[in-house]
Amino acid sequence: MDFSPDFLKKNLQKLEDRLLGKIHKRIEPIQKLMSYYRCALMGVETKFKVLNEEFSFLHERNPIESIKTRIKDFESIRKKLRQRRLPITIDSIEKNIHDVAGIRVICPFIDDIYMLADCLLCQDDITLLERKDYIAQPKESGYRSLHLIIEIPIFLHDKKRYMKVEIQLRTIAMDFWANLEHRLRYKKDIDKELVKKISAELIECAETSASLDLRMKNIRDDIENKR
Ligand code: 0O2
Repeated sequence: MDFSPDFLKKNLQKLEDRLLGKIHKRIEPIQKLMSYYRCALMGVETKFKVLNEEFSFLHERNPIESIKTRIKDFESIRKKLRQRRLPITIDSIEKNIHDVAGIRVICPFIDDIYMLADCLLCQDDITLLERKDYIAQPKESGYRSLHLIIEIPIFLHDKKRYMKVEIQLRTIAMDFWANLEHRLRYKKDIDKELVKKISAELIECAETSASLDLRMKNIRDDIENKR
């Protein structure tokens, strides 16, 4: 056997190339899928920006305060599939994980949320797959938002592909609340009694915040002579 440094170096290099080739082969389809989701997000974001532009021209105010987009990281996707005992494959991700592509639209007022959702859903290339109204029926935690799972086509060089996108629409106040509550949910090593106390306080804050949203909308209506 040849154990000379040159021989070992050459073979180690071969092994490394083969391993990298294998990793690349497995990763490439996932990267491709994630890029399709990014395209879908671009499409949905543009649709909201167009609505915002048109509305601000017609009514001299913006129904959208800000838009955030995110692609779920692969570790979270894998964790979700594993928890549900589902296969970790490209097909399974597309079929079972509806929030790989997520867009959050933050609005000043509650009625902006429903107006934007209606305007988006009546567009003929958008298909609604699921609608959860956590504003009409808040979660036990106090969480409020309107959730839509939609399907949108993306046009690639040789084909049209339908992609799912999760849309969360909420007011500035709902977003403020959800961000703080999210920190509590993901905080480890925190005393159980303290979690209970904070959760109860958060429920109260959610109600206060909902009533503030309503009062602000009423004030806006008064200013605009809508009431
Ligand atoms: P992240 O990190 O925000 O993505 P799903 O979990 O989507 O398969 P589910 O439970 O039916 O199924 O979805 P649901 O209820 O529509 O909510 C999904 C997302 O809404 C969550 O995503 C959160 O972003 C948000 N959400 C739902 N409930 C709460 C809540 O009580 N508090 C806060 N702060 N956010 C909430 P993820 O994947 O949990 O997390």
